[in-house]
Amino acid sequence: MILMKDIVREGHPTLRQRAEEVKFPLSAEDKKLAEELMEYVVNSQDEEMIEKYDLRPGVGIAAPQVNVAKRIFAIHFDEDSGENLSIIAINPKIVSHSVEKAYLASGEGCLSVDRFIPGYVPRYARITVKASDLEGKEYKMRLKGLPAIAFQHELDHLNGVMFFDHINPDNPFAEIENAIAISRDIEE
Ligand code: SB7
Ligand code: NI
Repeated sequence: MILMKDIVREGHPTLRQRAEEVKFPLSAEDKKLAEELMEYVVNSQDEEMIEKYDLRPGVGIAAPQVNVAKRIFAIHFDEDSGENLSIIAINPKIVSHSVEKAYLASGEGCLSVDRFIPGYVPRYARITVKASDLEGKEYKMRLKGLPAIAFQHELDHLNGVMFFDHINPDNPFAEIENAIAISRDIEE
C-alpha cells in the first residue's frame, strides 16, 4: 500500500517530466499501481486509516507522485463530500473545455508539496474528458466544480506541471477574468 514515505516531493525530477502513455492490456505492475493509487485516495479520506497510517488527505493522486512516470491517476470523493466521482484514469485527455474559468477560493494544495502556497489557481470551469479504465475501455464524461478542478490538477502532474505554476507571481490573489470561485469544505 502507498504511504506518505512513498510520495515524492517538490524538487524531485519525476514531478517535472512528461509521463509516458500506458499500453493495453495493462501489465500486472501497471494494474497494481492504478489500484494502489485508488486505495490511497479512498483510505486518505477515512478517519481511522488516516490515524493508523498517518496519511494526508487528498481527493486525487497521480503516478508521478509515487515516482512512476506513467499516465495514470485516481480521483475519489468521499460519499459525504457532496460530489460523486471515483475514477481511475489511464491516458486521460481533455477533449473540450469551457471558456469560463474556475478556481478554488481557498487555493490548492498537493501531496507532493509540504508547504502552504497561497493564491488562485485558474482552471477551466467545465471540461469534457476521455480516459481508459483498467480494462482499456475508453470512457468520456463531463465534469464541473471540484471534480473538474481535481481532474486538471492530476492531469497537470502527468505533464510535469505543479499547481503553483499557475499562480500569478505578482499578485497571487489577482482577480481572474471570467472565472467563478468555488468553495469547498472538505480537505484537499
Ligand atoms: C486541491 C487539491 C487537489 C486537487 C485539486 C485541488 C489534490 C491534492 C492531492 N494531490 O496532490 C494530488 O495530486
Ligand atoms: Ni498534486
